[in-house]
Amino acid sequence: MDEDEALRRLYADFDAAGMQPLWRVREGLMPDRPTPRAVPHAWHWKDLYPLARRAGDLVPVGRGGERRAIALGNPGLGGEPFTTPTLWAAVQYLGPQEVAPDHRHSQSAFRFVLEGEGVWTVVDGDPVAMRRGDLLLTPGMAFHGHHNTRDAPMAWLDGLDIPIAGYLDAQFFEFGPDDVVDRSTPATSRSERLWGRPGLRPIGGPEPKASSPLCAYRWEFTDAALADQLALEAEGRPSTVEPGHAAVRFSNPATGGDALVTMRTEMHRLAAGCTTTGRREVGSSVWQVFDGAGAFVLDGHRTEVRRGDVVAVPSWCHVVVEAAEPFDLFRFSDAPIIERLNLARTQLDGGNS
Ligand code: 1HN
Repeated sequence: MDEDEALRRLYADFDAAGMQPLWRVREGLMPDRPTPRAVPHAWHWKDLYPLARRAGDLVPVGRGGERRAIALGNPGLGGEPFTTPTLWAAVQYLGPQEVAPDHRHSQSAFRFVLEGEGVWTVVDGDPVAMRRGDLLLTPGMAFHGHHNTRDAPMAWLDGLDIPIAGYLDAQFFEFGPDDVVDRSTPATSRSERLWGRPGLRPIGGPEPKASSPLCAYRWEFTDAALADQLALEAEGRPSTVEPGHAAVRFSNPATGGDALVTMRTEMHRLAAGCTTTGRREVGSSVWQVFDGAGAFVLDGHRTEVRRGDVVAVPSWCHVVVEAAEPFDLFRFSDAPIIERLNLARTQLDGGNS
């Protein structure tokens, strides 16, 4: 038997034995930089909202389907309902007086409200009002349902770590009892009454779990924090990310860490005319324009965006954000996971970090 024939047999026998020699499958296993399947992509609110409203007219929400949530699937991910390899983003629509039933799951979730009010999300029995600009948390395994008290519909952005929990085969889901969603409508949730005052930690009571014990981050505070960063910069005391670019991270008041264990959540404000320093980061993120208009330049391709538009940024994609007018942006990412795995790396144009 000549050597070629012996090799051919070896490979056939590897195959039969379920073995894959590294030198034959090297492609994709040792790239010199991340090579995401996900692509940079933008969804525009002018398309998203009318389609969600049509679903509201045609598709009931109730036990089984559970939520009228419409995922933003990244075109690079082969039809999977994932916005990036690690993050699920969806538009959820709740019609007048509708109730989304109680359930819980191991995946963590948040809601970010672009517009409207009148829905309460009930997290482990605590009714939490949802209003424009608020970030509401549903940590993993917390029971939750939503109810709309108004005669108008409401839509918001949902973020979940579904793909991460899926890849790790860590998904559990349970229905809650039917008809238990608390229909009361307090202006302030119990979690805010306990944990919502800056710098004050309650003494006594149950020890918080891994995620933030505060379930609602109100726009009033986020807005004031961003406005003050820019005001301090104007007073000659810069503490912004870079000139004209203020940002805050939503954090767990018990630990100072990320509000959710698996997802980082942030709000950014760019002054009119500001262009961010180009950067690449390991890990993917999703942005939603909260207010104003501008553009994302992703790996050199420029896309104009305005209120409500959602942008997916794959790992190691080069990102520049340009503000045509005062520009407020919500962002979430898989950074807490990337950091815990010691895989974080950032490259800034014109230097390193
Ligand atoms: C879920 O529980 C919600 O509670 C939204 O609003 C989207 C997608 C998959 C699995 C559970 C919600 C979801 C979800």
